[in-house]
Amino acid sequence: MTVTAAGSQMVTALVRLRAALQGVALPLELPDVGEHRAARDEMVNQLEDYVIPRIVTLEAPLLAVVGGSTGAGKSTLVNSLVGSVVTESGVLRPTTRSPVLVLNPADADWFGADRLLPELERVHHATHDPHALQLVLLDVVPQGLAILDAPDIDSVEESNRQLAAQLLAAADLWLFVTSAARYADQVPWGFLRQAAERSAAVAIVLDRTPPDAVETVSSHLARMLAARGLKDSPLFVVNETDLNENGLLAPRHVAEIRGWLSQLGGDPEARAAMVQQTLEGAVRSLTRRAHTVADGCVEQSQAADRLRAGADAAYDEEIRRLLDATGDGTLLRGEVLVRWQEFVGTGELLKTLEQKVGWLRDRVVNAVKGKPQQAERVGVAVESSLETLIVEHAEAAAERASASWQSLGPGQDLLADVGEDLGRASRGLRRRAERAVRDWQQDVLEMVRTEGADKRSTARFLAYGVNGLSVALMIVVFANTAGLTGAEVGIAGGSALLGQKLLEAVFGDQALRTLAERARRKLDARVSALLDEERHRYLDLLASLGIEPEASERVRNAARAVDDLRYASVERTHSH
Ligand SMILES: Nc1nc2c(ncn2[C@@H]2O[C@H](COP(=O)(O)OP(=O)(O)OP(=O)(O)O)[C@@H](O)[C@H]2O)c(=O)[nH]1
Ligand SMILES: [Mg+2]
Repeated sequence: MTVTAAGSQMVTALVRLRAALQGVALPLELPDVGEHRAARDEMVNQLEDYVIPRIVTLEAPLLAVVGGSTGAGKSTLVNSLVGSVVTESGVLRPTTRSPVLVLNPADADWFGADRLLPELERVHHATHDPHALQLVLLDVVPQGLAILDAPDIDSVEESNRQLAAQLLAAADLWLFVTSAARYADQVPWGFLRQAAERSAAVAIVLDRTPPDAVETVSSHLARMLAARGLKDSPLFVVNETDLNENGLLAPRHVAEIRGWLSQLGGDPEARAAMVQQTLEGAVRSLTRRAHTVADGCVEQSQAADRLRAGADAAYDEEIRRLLDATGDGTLLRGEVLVRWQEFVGTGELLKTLEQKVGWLRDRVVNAVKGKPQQAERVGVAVESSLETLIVEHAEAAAERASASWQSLGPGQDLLADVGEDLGRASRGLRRRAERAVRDWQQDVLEMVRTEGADKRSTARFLAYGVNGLSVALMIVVFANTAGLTGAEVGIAGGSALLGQKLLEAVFGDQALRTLAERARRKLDARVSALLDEERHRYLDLLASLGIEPEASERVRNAARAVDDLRYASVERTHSH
């Protein structure tokens, strides 16, 4: 039998579904994320371990996985079924830690590592390695049917529990072993409910049943099975008896199960029907659960959006405040003002500014003449004030952004896991701020130099020098004096106004306005870039999580494509 065209389409669709599920990132700690992660992993595993290899080789032997609670007697049952000790049974709980697959030698090729459970390394000796699959070849096992002894499903060992679940998900048939003492336990019924949901083929073995309890226990168990959608599952009862010297049950106690299994092995049609039932059920349940995982993706995207918005709002707000502060006179206090006044002089110059412009200009020329180092001091003061202002706002932004993340559960976890304290400005910020301010001062110098190219030799230009005119331009930018006059602007503003007059005298009104605008835009750009870099610590952290808004649609589309093929094949079957 080869894979039909419809079959190969289905394989392609399932491979896509697996890829879509694998591509799902669920990094944020949201309320249901544990469930979603488990579902995704389980689904990827089941596709790889069972569904895809199974659909590619529908004719492969039927795999019966013996599962159940520890000590229920699974290994003893497997040994008894094949009449020799192939898997260790024991008094230590749990005993079985590594799966043992018993099969007819003629079927050995079907169970190579390229097929079912590809992650498990095939070995031919007993082991406790949970990543190994021991193959035991025995002629007594009917051809076409392999039996796998699994670890316990309710183990105290996490690795046992996971492996047991993974193995059951890879089974064509669950041989579910429970005991008279334990059959009402929770965990086994959780598994059986899953089996019913997925329409996996299940046979129940009620093991170690005292003869006088057979009647009551088996009828109670049968009712429980019926109530849980498993009424068609065969139920076998094995009496509690003494074991022989090899730890095996007498053959007659397992004769019924053995008979049923060899009949199944010898009936290709019955086997195929069972494989079909379990496989279709698995695919149906995968496409249904895929939507739950997709919902989980959407929740991740939405949470990431909220986090991003929180960081953005924090930085946008602080950038706005910072830009306001660079233009509202805030910087014209303390050191900057003192140095500026040293450079241009104060008081009386200013008072007469409006009245005696011509005379004043000459005074100013004289006042600043030969004071280049004063201009430089203004520059230094500007540098440190601006730098401090930037750092202050970067700190405030970091604090604000961190607070917004602290208010969201997944944000808290991200902040706790990340190496640095994102609630503070980054360590290199002060140095980068320093460089940015210097670069801006260089921009201003360059502007003045270019604008003044044809005025180089004028007396005024020479008097102030490129440096003097540059700091004057910076002062104008910080004061944003445009539109203000005398009384309104106060001392700081007044001094700045003086700078404005100086520059007007050299460049003219219009050119000055353009210069000041350009200098302001350059400052805004450099300062915003700095804070944007700071913001990116948050955004990059989010981006590194790999949450893609399209992931959910990819999963849904892949699941829909599988469903479409399922429906198409049902219709084909009905029309034939
Ligand atoms: N007397 C008696 N002892 C049994 C029977 N079945 C199992 N035992 C004993 O019960 C213990 C557990 O049996 P195992 O076959 O190892 O049980 P298991 O389900 O494989 O256990 P794990 O591998 O731990 O999941 C062993 O000591 C067996 O010898 C039985 O029918 N009668
Ligand atoms: Mg065992």
